[in-house]
Amino acid sequence: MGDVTIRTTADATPPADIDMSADLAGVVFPDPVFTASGCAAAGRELASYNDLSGIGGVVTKSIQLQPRSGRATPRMAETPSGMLNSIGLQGPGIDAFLDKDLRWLDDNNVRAVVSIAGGSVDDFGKLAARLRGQPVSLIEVNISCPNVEDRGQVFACDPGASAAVVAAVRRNAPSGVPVFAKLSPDVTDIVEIARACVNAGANGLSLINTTLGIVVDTTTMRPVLAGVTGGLSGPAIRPLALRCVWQVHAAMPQVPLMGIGGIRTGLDALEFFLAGATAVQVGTVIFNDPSAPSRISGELRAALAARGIDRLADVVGLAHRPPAPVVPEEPDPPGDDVAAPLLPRAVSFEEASS
Ligand code: RRO
Repeated sequence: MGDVTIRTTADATPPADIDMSADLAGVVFPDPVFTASGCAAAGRELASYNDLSGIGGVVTKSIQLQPRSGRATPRMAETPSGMLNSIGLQGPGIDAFLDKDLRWLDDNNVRAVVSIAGGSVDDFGKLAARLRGQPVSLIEVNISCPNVEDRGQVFACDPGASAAVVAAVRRNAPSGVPVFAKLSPDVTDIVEIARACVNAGANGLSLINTTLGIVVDTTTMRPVLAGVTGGLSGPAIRPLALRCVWQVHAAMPQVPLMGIGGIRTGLDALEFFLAGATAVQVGTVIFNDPSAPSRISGELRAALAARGIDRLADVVGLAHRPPAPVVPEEPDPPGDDVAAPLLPRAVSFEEASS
């Protein structure tokens, strides 16, 4: 985190150029906004709404070794400020994905972050090996899908299981391609899981996947989703996601984080950078605004300009700096009948650090 002068919106002159680049474990992306896995398929459907080569990249729907049709319907339900999904890892399987989806992304100069998911450590290792020689910018290891048959397959709930998957992926993945583990908020101590992943070779972390929820239909008096439980996403989980980013950044400030959870605007994204994210992913918002990735990138740029900041990297983790200390007001001279102030005087950040 460099020295940053924060100007007020009133006196800010937008700099001509803002460096929006995000360095994710040595791979530099020109823009920090990515689509979140599962909300943009493999990107094609969003191409007419966004300049996909201008955003950070597309994070694909998690891909598995075999094609899979997913869970029974209904698979989606609305919730207050959010959405519940129980898709169940629907997808074409790695062969069709490489032939069609990854090729399309490459042909269209879209940076591909390939999300992989498996039912065993071995599956993950095999998937990582299949990505060798492919046009992949980053691999996201989805160890946190909430919609699996067996909760034991939510590897991200256990540090040992998380580490085993990450180590298998790192061993088999193309060297030079960063491996990020995507974690679940449904754990007691997310820092413990994050540490296990990093110690096993993860180059960064994606925080967070959806959190497990239920919606009940009061007419049928049954759960709305055929799968009963589903993953909650959208603005309802933004403070939860921010808390996870905050805690992991505080514990391991050198580890690059992708912040994910309920981002709808550039200012929402800025919150994540201030909490410690190096990049962000936007997902649920795409369902009601397919142009959200490009829009949010533009809004973030404008928000930085309005604050007189010309390098996004300078704000990463900035909210962790100590609050400006307060010093007591000088006591009033004796005999003065003006009442002593009740509140201490705030000093500026510059004054406090000089
Ligand atoms: O497919 C899904 O049901 C799903 C996945 Br893989 C995931 O990682 N997160 C989620 O909310 N749904």
